[in-house]
Amino acid sequence: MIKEAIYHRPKNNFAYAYDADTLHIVLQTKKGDMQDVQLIYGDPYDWKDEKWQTETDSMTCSGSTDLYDYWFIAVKPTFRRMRYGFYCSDGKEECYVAEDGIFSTLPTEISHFFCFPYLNKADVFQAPNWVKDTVWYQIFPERFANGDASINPEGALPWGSEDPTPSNYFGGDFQGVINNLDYLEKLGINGIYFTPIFKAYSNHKYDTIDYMEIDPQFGDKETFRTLIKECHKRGIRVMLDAVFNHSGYYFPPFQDVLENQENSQYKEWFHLWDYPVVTDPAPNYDTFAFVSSMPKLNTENKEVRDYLLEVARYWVEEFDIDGWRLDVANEVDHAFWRDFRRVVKEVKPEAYILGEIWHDSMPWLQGDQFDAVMNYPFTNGAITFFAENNMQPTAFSNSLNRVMHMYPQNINEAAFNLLDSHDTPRILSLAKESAARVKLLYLFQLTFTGTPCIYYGDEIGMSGGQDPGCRACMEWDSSRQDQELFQFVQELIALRKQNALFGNKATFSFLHADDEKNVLVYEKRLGNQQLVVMLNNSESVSHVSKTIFGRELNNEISLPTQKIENQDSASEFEVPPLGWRIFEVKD
Ligand code: ARE
Repeated sequence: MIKEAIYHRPKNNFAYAYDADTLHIVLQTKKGDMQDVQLIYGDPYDWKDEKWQTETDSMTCSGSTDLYDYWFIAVKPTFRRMRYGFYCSDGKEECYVAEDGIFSTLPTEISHFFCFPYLNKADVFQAPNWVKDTVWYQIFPERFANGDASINPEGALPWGSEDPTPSNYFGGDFQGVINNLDYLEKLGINGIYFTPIFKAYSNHKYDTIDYMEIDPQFGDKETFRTLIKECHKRGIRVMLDAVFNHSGYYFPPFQDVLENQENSQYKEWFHLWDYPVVTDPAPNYDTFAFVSSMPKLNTENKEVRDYLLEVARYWVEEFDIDGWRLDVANEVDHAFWRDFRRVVKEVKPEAYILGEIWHDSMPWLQGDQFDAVMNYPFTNGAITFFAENNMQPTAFSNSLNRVMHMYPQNINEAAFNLLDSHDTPRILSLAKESAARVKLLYLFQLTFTGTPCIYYGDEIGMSGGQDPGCRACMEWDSSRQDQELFQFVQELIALRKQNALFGNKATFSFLHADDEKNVLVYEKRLGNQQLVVMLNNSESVSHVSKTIFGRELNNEISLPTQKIENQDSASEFEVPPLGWRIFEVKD
């Protein structure tokens, strides 16, 4: 028994309130070590004849990584409070795990047991429910569609006439989005994430000049109001991008600092090191990265906080937007984000607050700041396995099990699962132009736990390298679009909306990984219903033994473009090259 691998600590991803009545408890042990893990638990005040009354229930393995098994149980304590410990056996040795860290005998004192003091409803992490039924579409407004040439920025180029650069313009605008909402409705998405739309200097608008004004190249507030209304009419939610970590160079308060230096009334709005404040040869103030045109805002300053919180409130209250994506969220202080959540949720309790954090984000996901983060750990695993074919199925399932066990399940259900974005190469480019591999990516993303996001143009087979390459003009010439891929994605989105097994109500787990055949099998479960997905990540026909499933797989689900003419044998399913088999199993 490897006791040093045993780990538990309450009130994070190891012990949390899943809903108003249910606690989820997780214990980590060395992979393959334990044969029997049980939860020993009871109400801390339930004593008879001076003996604490406890129950014991078996835990199940909810997934494994390369190093660890995760043991899981859901409990509903009658009086919403619980002290608990664990019994572990590897078949030869047994031990008890409690807060006292002794790992041998059952603790004598109740004070040595772990404690979940009280399941307060107010503490339950609760992302807006609508997010769990949303399929997002990310739009970089400058590059989606030019609907009103009269507001083109100076020097705007004909649509798609040149490759994107950090400084060229093609005139994408709100009217262009409005004109193509039918296209988005046909695809089936029901959420749009816009990268910044406020007045700014660059074509990406992450260098804000005025947080209270729409950038004139996109339109005016009335057009934006129409856009929101048209989206809501179609059941499409709208999320904007809040760039609160830094402003742009031409943000008036920063200009005032450059002009008035130590006499500026805004000198506390930034993190200035000394005077005179200069941008060349290098900034002597805090910036985003080393970008002198992006001075970091001092969100600990009351005036800055009041200003930014007013911005946060204004666009929700006045334009009824449905969410904020928070740029460089990990570099802004936690106190500001707690205030931000309070202000936004006061106006719209159902607003979605999504942090852009590329790493472990548990400190921001305690329920007092963000509803979710952009799930780049998911992205990295999916891209390496499906697009780049640079990871074995076992390693992939270990990696995704690690991602799923980084957070409580109710956080995973609202996680923003993207495959790429305006900050990464496009998936078709990462997949070396293989549409087949892109389909496997979408099939996995649109059956996985969380809220998936499609980056504009990926659905019709656009390619593009690292920023700015991934920000080309949307391809509207249907003869240059991959219609088959569009139909595939459209079908998957429809299935995710119609069939609960594809979405968040069903729980995900890996069933089988065959490194030799490069085949991965996973399931979604909802009560006695099961969805089984077999994916062949290799370029040759593969087979999956029927014995894995221990039950008859009936009711095969076909997706467009892959005809199911497989030569199944009595003992094996045949899976086409870079193909899939999907079965919905009903008892
Ligand atoms: C562009 C080029 C850069 C170039 C820069 C020079 O992409 O290569 O050095 O210009 O000016 C915005 C624009 C970018 C622009 C950038 C700086 O969209 O085009 O860069 O401003 O001017 C990290 C941060 C993450 C950040 C990415 C870019 O953690 O927050 O870097 N993403 C947001 C937005 C961006 C935006 C900004 C921030 C600035 O989504 O679009 O850039 O407002 C690893 C790390 C991550 C790192 C990631 C990407 O995975 O874990 O932390 O993200 O790589 O580098």
